[in-house]
Amino acid sequence: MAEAAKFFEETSEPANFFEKKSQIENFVAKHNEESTPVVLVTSGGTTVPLEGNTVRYIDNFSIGTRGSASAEYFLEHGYAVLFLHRQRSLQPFTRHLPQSHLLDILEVKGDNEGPTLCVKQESTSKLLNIIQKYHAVQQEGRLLMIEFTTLVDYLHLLRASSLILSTLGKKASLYLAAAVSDFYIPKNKMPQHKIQSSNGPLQLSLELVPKMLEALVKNWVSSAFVVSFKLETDPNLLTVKAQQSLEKYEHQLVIGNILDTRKYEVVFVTNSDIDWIKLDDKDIQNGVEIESKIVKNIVERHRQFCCE
Ligand code: 9Z3
Repeated sequence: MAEAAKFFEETSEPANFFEKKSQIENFVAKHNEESTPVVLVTSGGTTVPLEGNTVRYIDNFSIGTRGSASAEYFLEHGYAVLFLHRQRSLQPFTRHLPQSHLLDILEVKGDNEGPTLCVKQESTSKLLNIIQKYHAVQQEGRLLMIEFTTLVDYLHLLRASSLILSTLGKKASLYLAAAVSDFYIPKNKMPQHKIQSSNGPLQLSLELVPKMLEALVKNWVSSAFVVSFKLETDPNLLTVKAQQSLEKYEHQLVIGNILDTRKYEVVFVTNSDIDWIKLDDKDIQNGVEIESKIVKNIVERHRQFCCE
């Protein structure tokens, strides 16, 4: 825990930190007054810069499918969603409009008045449905989107959000789906300027990022319902690692997933049981997203947690 405190002392807050913090404070206060449950959904990968004036960085695979889809399902269940996401990763609602197809769903129609831009007939109902849901959520002020890029930005915003959410007690939930780097280069060990290839092959030495889940669960937001994700590539390690994480941090739920199968199956690990959630062939044919099942299950668990 001392390591976490040291990390924050030695790193700088992201740009517009105080503006973002006050947006989060207002959002949480509004939903506290209205007694709406609030969930913090983290989403996307984090970058680890190699230089102060960053030209190069280390990144990971996550594009935020899990987080953005889950945010939509939490909204469907009546939650207010604080969506802490990697800049340019997928976002709720717009994720249904992949940029490469955007121009294909539009057409230009002309009459005497001049050209008009229309949505093609075959895409209208899908788009209408998304836009109606989006506008309803906006009108109710139930979605706040906050961006980050680097690991350091993410952790500062995670801590600030958690501290603010702690005012909600058990009504707050955290759903930590972002793929967060375990390694980084501290500022005092990072060159300020672009690393020169003329110096020869590059050898990197990365340090471990302190385990922030411990500070989050014990200090920042101790009454909330906390769900973390555990990602592995070796199926033999998954449940064991998820159980170890739960034992160590003593939060409510770890959801384990394997990189290759993450869209079709996940495992819920709690103190009392291990449950797999899977899509069957029919679900896949019908376009069911696993996040709909994950979120439905969590909403029920959170409801019970609030009654305890
Ligand atoms: C996850 O495991 C997410 O489900 C994914 C989602 C990142 C796999 P996509 O964005 O992927 O939909 O493509 N998130 C947590 C990953 C993580 O960093 N966990 C750490 C760990 O496994 C910390 S708890 O050790």
